[in-house]
Amino acid sequence: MTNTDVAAVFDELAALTRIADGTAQSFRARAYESAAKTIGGLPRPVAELSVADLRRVQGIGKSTASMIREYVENGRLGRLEALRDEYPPAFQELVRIPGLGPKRAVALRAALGVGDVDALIVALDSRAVRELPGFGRKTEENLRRAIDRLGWYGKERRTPILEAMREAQRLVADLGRLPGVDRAAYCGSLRRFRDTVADLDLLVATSDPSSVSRRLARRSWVREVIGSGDTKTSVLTHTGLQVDVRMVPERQWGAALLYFTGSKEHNIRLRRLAIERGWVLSEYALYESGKETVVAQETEADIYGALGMEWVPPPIREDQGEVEEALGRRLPDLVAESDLRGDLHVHTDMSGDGQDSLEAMLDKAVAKGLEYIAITDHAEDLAINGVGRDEMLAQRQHISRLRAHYPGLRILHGVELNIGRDGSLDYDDAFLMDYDWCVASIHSHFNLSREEQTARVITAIAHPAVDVVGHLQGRRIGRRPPIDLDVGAVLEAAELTGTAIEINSYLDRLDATVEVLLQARGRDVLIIISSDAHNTGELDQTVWGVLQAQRGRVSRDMVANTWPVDRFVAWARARRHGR
Ligand code: DGT
Ligand code: CA
Ligand code: CA
Ligand code: ZN
Repeated sequence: MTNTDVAAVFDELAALTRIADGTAQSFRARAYESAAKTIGGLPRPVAELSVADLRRVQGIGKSTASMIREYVENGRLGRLEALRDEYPPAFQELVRIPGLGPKRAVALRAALGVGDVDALIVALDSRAVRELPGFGRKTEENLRRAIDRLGWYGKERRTPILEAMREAQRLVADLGRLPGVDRAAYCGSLRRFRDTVADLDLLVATSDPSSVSRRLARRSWVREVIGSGDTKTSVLTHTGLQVDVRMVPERQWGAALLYFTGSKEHNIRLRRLAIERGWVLSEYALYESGKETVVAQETEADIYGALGMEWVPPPIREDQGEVEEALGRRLPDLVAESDLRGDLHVHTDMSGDGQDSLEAMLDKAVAKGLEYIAITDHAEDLAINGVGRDEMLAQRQHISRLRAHYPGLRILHGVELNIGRDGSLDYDDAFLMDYDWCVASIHSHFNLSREEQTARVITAIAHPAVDVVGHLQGRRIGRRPPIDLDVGAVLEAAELTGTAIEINSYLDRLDATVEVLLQARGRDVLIIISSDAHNTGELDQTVWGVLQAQRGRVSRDMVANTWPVDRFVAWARARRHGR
């Protein structure tokens, strides 16, 4: 049992406690969440600590300490089991419908027996919901629209990448530690980095599939085994996610990884190419048809190579031209994580929602090998999280003093501005022009018309102080749809003014979307891949932004933060002083 396992249990406990307490502000949930964070960061295995040891750790109270021991000793937690029974995965999904929330979901279940989204749709259709106290006709309409927008219907229901990735990383780590397992990886739509996935596809290399299957069925994260064969087991987790686990011998790894990563359409094209050469491509190998002679199977690159192709990065395996490009050795020169030299959207604890100090963020940036960074705390128009001029100027002084301590890191003093309903920004123009770097983003008014949203964003883009638009459409995958925008008009404005478009690396944002990025190709639009980190750990999340960029076929030369520091800083300076 690792600290990550225990932390995940407390995260789940926090989420279910929010439902039980009927409020996002639940102080118990916050305590569990901070315990999860603390446990995840402990240098020693939490399983080795006594209750007394645990209580000495800052951020772990008495009851949390005994719950940790309970879980470590029994592999289960009574309170969590009770909450799981009370609020099964389908009900949790109901709670997540925007505008419903825990209190009303509980009321719906009590009054109408509605326990999942499908039952809610039936109840809405029968007009039973509007009769309930506290609901009414307007609510009925809003709920219907919210469900429509989220596209949560029956089997079409998909899990957002944030939850899927978190779960997949945990499960892959867990499977990798099972006896008899040589290695494990996730594939399927998650490896292709789609925004949402229908299920998880995990691949395990082992010479003993039946014993791995037996062990798998007994893992604590398995709620139910829904199918089991010689080399495949399908299970449901406590969060309601289906997980297909395939077991293959190590030497077939490449062929299996290729097959189960897909997409199906990409696979079909590869299989046809194999047939044209008198071969067969299966999930086991590329082999000579009629004979059992293997042509390639150990790595994906071996198989692509045998087919006369370059290795195709998973995010673009969608049969949208990549097969021809890989055959012609002219795949786009996609940006990679190692190309990033700067991070231009970073918060410190001066932002209301920031967690780590300026120095901590800078130390981590140095440790990561970044050459430049812009500190961009929230400006004053963002209630609670933003700060006024005096604090901003004090931070500028602080940064000036710190520069001597960070000779290898160019530090820009920036800000994240809030784009108002009409496109207006914080402070005044003179104040804005004194920053080294300005991100401008939307944090409210998500439901305006396309005309209003487009005008608003273009107004911000056209402001001479604005260097980049943060999380362009304000979406939260699975929670809030993107704002309605005339993307062509926005990209044209970005091109004309030289304002960059951000790829925000938060897994529930990944904004700009792939659709926007594909439209940006062929235009002279600059992209910036940013972490939007609110703590030191999040500075590493640009890996996700890079995968999003790859999926959007963004090439290295489109990404301004791949530039060497002098070129980047000269460009940023010329934007505000040179015209
Ligand atoms: P999802 O689960 O809907 O988000 O998308 P995928 O791509 O993960 O689809 P899934 O889980 O049904 O299958 C995983 C991979 O297995 C898929 O990407 C390619 C491969 N695969 C599944 N069914 C077929 C098939 O009928 N033909 C071929 N060639 N490949 C398949
Ligand atoms: Ca899948
Ligand atoms: Ca599957
Ligand atoms: Zn931000």
